[in-house]
Amino acid sequence: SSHSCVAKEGTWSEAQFCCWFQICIEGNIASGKTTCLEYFAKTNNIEVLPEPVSKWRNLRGHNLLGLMYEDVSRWAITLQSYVQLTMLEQHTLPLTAPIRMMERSIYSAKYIFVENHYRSCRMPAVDYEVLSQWFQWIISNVKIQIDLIVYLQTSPEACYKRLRNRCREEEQIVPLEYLVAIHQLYEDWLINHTLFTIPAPVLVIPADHDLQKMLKRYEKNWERILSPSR
Ligand code: DCP
Repeated sequence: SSHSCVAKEGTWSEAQFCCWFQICIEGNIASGKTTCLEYFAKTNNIEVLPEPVSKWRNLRGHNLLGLMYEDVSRWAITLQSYVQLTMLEQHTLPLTAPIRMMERSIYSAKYIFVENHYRSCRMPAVDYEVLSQWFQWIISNVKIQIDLIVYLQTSPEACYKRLRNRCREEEQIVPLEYLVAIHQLYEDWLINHTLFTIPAPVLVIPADHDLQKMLKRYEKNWERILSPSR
C-alpha cells in the first residue's frame, strides 16, 4: 500500500486510513529533530506532533528540565516520570492524518536517557527500577505503533556546537561528555544492536551538515521516509 489514499471531506476517521503510518524522529540533543519535523509539517496528510519539551519546562509553573540539569540525582526521576507520561500521551492520541511524525518516543526516553542516568550512577537504582516497572507495564499493555524510526546521526561535537548556539537556558551547563554518552547509547541501540530491542525499522540520515544541506537531504529522502516499501 502507499500513502496516496485521500480522505473524504470533513474530519478524518480511522476507517479512512487505508494505510496509517507512524514515524519517530530520533537523535541526540540538538541533532536537528525539530527542523526535520518542521520540514515535513508542510506536507499534506502529515500530522506533526509538537514536542512536549515545553510541558517539561512548565508543569504548573515547575521547570522539571531545569531542576534535572541543576541536580540530576535528585530530579531525574521526576523529569523522566513526566517524560514517560507525555510520550505515552503522544503515542496514544487519536490520529488526525494518515501519517504521524513525532519527536523521539517512549523507547528512547527509557533506553537512552533513563539508561544514561542510571549507568552514570546519577540515578539511584531504586528510581531506575520504579521507572522500569512502569515502562514494562506500558509497553506490554498499551498498543504503541511505530512503523519507522528516522535516526538523525550526528557527531556529539556538532550537537554541542548547536546546543551552545541556541541558548536554551537550562542546557548551558550540559558538558560535551553528556552528549558523547547519549550518542554512544543511540549508536549501540540503533546501529550496533547491542542494547535492547528496536521497535521498528531504522532509516539513518547523517545529520552533521548545515541547515540548507539538511533540507536538501530531507527532500532527497522524502520518498524513503514517507513510503518505505513494506
Ligand atoms: N531530555 C531529557 N530526557 C528525555 C528527553 C529529553 O532529559 N527523555 C532533555 C534533553 C534536552 C531537552 O530535554 O535538554 C530537549 O530534548 P530534545 O533533544 O528532545 O529536543 P531538542 O530541541 O534538543 O531537539 P532538536 O534540537 O534535535 O530539535
